Amino acid sequence: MTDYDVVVIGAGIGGLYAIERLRGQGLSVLAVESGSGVGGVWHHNRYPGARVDIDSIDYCFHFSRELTRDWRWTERYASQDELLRYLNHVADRFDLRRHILFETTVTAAQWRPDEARYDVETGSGQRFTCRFLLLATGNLSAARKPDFPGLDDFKGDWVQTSHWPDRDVQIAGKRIAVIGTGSSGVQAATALAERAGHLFVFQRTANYSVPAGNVPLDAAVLDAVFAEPNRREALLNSRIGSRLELEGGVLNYADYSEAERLDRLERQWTKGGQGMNRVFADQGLDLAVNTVVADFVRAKIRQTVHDPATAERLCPYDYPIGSRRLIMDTGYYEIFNRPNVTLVDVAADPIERITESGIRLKSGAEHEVDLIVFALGFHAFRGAMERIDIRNEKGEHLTGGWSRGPRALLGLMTTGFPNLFFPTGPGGPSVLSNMVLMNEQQIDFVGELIAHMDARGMRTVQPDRDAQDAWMDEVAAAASKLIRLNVDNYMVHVNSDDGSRVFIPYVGGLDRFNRTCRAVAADGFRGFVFGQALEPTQPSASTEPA
Ligand code: N01
Repeated sequence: MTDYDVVVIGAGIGGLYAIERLRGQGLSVLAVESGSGVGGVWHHNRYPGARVDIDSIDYCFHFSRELTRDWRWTERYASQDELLRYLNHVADRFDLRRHILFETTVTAAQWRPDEARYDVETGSGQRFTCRFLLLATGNLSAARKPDFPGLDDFKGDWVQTSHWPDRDVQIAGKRIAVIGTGSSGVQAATALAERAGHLFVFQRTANYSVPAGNVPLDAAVLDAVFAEPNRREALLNSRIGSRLELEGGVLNYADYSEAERLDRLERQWTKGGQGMNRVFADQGLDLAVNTVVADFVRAKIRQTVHDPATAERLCPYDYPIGSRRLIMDTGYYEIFNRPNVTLVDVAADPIERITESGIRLKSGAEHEVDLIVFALGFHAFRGAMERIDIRNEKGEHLTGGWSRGPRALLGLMTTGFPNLFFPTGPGGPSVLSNMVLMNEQQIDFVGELIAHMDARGMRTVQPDRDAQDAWMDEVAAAASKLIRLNVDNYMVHVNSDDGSRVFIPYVGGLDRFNRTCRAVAADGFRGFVFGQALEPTQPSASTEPA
């Protein structure tokens, strides 16, 4: 059994940065990664059309100025392929691979209070111990598996966008079904339409999708980014960690004239990107204002899609715009003008079963296909945590006390689980912000917290229950007036007994969150409870996988 200071689970964006940051302060770090390479979601989600939906110049590491200088993004929104090349470059450039154990899955971790360590076990029977366990497992990584009856009978091929296989998937000229029309399904369908013999898009809920506005990036933009001093600080002081998306002051709907309102909507549509969420400052709070934006998008769908019946089925009515994650597309609605694309409305006529040759609906209608692409979404936030049997000294599971929604302090730790960090977790800005910067911000906090402990000979840390409760109240208060709190989606936990709702991410903004974290750290990590060492902590000797 090898001892480490820190075991990191996952070698995606968070895992890579955790190795670099924590190793840099003299800690021995082992990262355990189930995949065959680095990259996390960008390693696994290699489906055609996969692309980030935040500007590449923001959605990247900011800890190294040399890295920012040398990596030249080619497009406003990097493709999965470019992002994966970038993350591999980071792994090589900072010599991170020697700390990573690939193709190894952590199955269990048990806290040993007498030693103030976790025992960590892998699927292949390896065992390690660590003073700190850091889950860099991602919020959107545990995919919903297809459980349609009859799938085993299907004679064709089937794949999941979230785990696109590393083999040749036959697409050209094939009859293809895409099931699911979230960000993944929309991106995949748009790309597949060009190559498929026929594409059937199975839609249960019509979602709002807006043009991404992807363009090649010219050198001047990249040079300006590099020339900007304190860019990292500036992004940390922005609401979502991406200034371009939401730049400029925004007023309430009532503060604009009718001509200005239309102009703002049209300009945002043309510019593309997440800014459609903030054409008017009050669109997430006032349903009447929200409806103006939603009507505008529905009108665009009708203008784009030639067949009126298809256009109407694509128009989202089930929820207000922006109350589920807005989808960024590159010509999604246009594919329905192609003769080889059919929209299948499975809200009206649900999928009954998969047959040997295709997909049968409740009405008896059957669509014969060669390939099924499932884009069914994820068990968000806690799904990846629940795949690992993580137990505290009482034998409780990490998420066992979360039956009424996740509980955490600053999106990072939960009471009862000492020395366990889950950066970008519930109760932090997480999926509502730039996740690369979010990881950096929280892992820096972890590094400072460990340094604080080591300097004082402290062995354990966990959130004080009152401080955690107070933070959860703040998270709830920030979301209390939002329309989206009352819309079912992966960011909302609904209690089955009384229907009460918990909005999982913190919506107060990355800027406010970061200021709170800074104040907490400056105040001796107020709200965290430390256990004193019986004897000075022995740093673990090993720095590379055994
Ligand atoms: O997952 P989703 P996703 N029968 O949950 C449908 C990030 N991301 O992977 O809405 C039929 O949004 C389900 O239908 P319904 C991003 O944060 C980012 O697409 O439940 N359909 C829905 O249409 C995003 O928000 C990018 O009625 C079924 C779809 O499956 C998050 O990941 C790219 C069904 C799931 O949509 C998740 O996106 C990709 C069934 N039985 C992902 N079960 C970028 O652009 C589920 N569905 C960076």
